[in-house]
Amino acid sequence: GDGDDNSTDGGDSGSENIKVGFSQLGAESGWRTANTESVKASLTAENGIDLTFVDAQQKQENQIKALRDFIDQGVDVIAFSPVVETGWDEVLQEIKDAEIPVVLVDRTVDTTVEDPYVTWIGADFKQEGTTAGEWVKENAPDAKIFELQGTLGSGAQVDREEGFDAVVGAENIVGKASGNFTRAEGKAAMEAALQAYPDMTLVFAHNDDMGLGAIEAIEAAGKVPGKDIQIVTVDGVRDGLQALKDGKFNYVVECNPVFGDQILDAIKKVDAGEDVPKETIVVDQAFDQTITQETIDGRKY
Ligand code: GZL
Repeated sequence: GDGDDNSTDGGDSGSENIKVGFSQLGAESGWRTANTESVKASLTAENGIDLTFVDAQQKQENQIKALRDFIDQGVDVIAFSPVVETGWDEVLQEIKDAEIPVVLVDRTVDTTVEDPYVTWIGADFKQEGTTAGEWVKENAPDAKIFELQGTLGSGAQVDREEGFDAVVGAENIVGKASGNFTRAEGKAAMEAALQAYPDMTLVFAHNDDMGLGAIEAIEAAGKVPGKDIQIVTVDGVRDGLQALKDGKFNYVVECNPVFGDQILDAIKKVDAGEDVPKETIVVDQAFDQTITQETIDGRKY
């Protein structure tokens, strides 16, 4: 032959491709969008994956339905990021009974099911809260803190709050409310908090999107974000880092969503019955207002 590969499909015929059911929890934030893009860029036919990807719009019942559909479709591997930690016992047992291995992505589960997943890949949420708390203790020791929490009962919310509160001390927190990790709900929660806690001087938002909503509420109240009310967030999406450079955020702890390649690697090993670590921590860093434009421009998300 002419040495060129004239085959039509982008890899093997698909019969050997690994059938993967991926239940994504939603599209609630810039972080989630970047995470979904990374997953779809890695779990491709060229990479040997036949992907069924389902978005649950942040509803647990939609995730449970998707997981049951994956069982019915007889997928080889199930991957999912659980919107909250609990309420999965029944469906995880059904998946186990169907002998389909689970790769847990990002969020964590709290279940009575024995050995519910083969491996988990995600960030150390408690450390992210601790890192945020240490900045506040160091740089705003007298702050009166309002905590803008993520989706209540999600691993990211529970652990960030635990890490942060342990460092800053509960006595320095004037109030808490959930903004469900979205910009709109973060703005609404902040508007109410500005009325309820007029003496607040700092917001710890569990993600950038809620922090960006808080900026809108603070400015609408005639106050200066980053000065009258300081803002500390988690994620490090582009809009958040721009707000940091613009002086409206004061500190951003990164939570890296771009780990589709690590999910692909885990799926291939799990499908081949190879050993995989019980958990893989995705590496984070943190940024303050000294961040440069080229740092922001050079980032993947
Ligand atoms: C963290 C992830 C969180 C992000 C939010 O790994 O689960 O969910 O911090 C997203 O932006 O909604």
